[in-house]
Amino acid sequence: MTVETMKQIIRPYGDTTGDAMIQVSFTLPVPHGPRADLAALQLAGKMGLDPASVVHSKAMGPDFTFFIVYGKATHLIDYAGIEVPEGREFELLTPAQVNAAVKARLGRRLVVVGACIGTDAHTVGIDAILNVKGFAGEKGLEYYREIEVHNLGAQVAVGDLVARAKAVDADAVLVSQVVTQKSAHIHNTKQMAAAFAEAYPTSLTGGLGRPLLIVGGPRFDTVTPSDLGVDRIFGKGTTPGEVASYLVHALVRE
Ligand code: B12
Repeated sequence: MTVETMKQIIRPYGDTTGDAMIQVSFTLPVPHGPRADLAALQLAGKMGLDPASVVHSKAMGPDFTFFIVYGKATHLIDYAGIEVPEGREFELLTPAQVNAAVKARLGRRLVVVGACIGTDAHTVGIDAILNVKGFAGEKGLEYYREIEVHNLGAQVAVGDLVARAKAVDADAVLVSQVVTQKSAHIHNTKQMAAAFAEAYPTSLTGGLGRPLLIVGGPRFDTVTPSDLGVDRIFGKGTTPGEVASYLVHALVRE
C-alpha cells in the first residue's frame, strides 16, 4: 500500500457527509452593523472558511458584537496519520488496593492538602476529588482510610497553602484552577510551584524534596507539567480513583 492510500482524509459533517460545513462563534470589539458583519466574514475567510455566512450577529453593548458564522472548512485532516498519546502511566486501583498499598509500603497515612488558589472560587472540581461524596459514582479521597485530607477550600493564598503543607507535612498538594481568563490558571500554578521550590530548597538540588504537586482543571490541555513546574496535570472528567491511584504510583514505592 502506498503512503497516499494509507491516508484517511476527513472533512467536517454539517448537513450531509463530507460537506465540510462548520459553525463557529466569536466576539469582535466593534459596534453591531454591516461593517462588523463584513469584518466577521473576513476573519472567517482567514480561518479557512469559504464560503461563509454570518447566521447570527448581536450587539453586546454599544462597542462589541457577537457572531455565529456557518461556513465550509477548506482544511483537511488525515485521520490515519494522527498519533494518539499513550494513556495513563499508572494502573487503576480500587480504594481497598490503595489503602493496602499505603498501609503496607508507607506505614502511615498519606497526607494531602487541597485548595483552589488565587481568586478562583470554583470549588466543585476539587471537592469532586476530595469530598467523601466524590464524583461519577466514585468516593472522594476523604473516603480512603489511609489518606488524610486537608481541604482548604476557595481563594487560598499561595503563602497560606505552603504554610499549611509544611504544618501537616503534606505528601501531596492538590490545586484546582478553573478560571482561565488572562491565563490566570497558568500564572497561578507557576507561582504556586515557584513558592514550593523556594520553601523546600532541597527540591532544587535533585529528588522531589517537596510535596508532590498536582494541578487540575478543565483547561490545562495546552500545557505540560514541566511548563508549569508541577508533577502531574489532571483534566476534565478526572475521577477520585484516578488521583488516588496516581498518588500510590508516584509516592508509595514498591
Ligand atoms: C458552578 C460555576 C460557578 C459557581 C462556582 C461554585 C463553586 N462553589 O464552585 C459560581 C456561581 C460561584 C461561579 C462564579 C464565577 N464564574 Co463560574 N462557572 C461555574 C460552572 C457553571 C461549572 C463549574 C463546575 O462546577 N464544573 C463541574 C466540575 C466537577 O468540573 P471541573 O471544575 O472541571 O472539575 C473536574 C476536572 O476539571 C478535574 N479537576 C478540577 N480541579 C481539580 C483539581 C485536582 C487536584 C484534580 C486532580 C482534578 C481537578 O476534576 C473534576 C472532576 O472531574 C462553569 C461553566 C461550566 N459548565 O463548566 C462556570 C465558569 C467556570 N465560570 C466562569 C466565570 C467567568 C465565573 C465568574 C468570573 C463570573 C462572574 N463574572 O462573576 C465567577 C468567578 C468567581 C471566582 N472568583 O472564581 C467561566 C470561566 C471562564 C474562563 N475562561 O475562565 C465559566 C467557564 C462559565 C463561562 N462559560 O463563562 N461559577
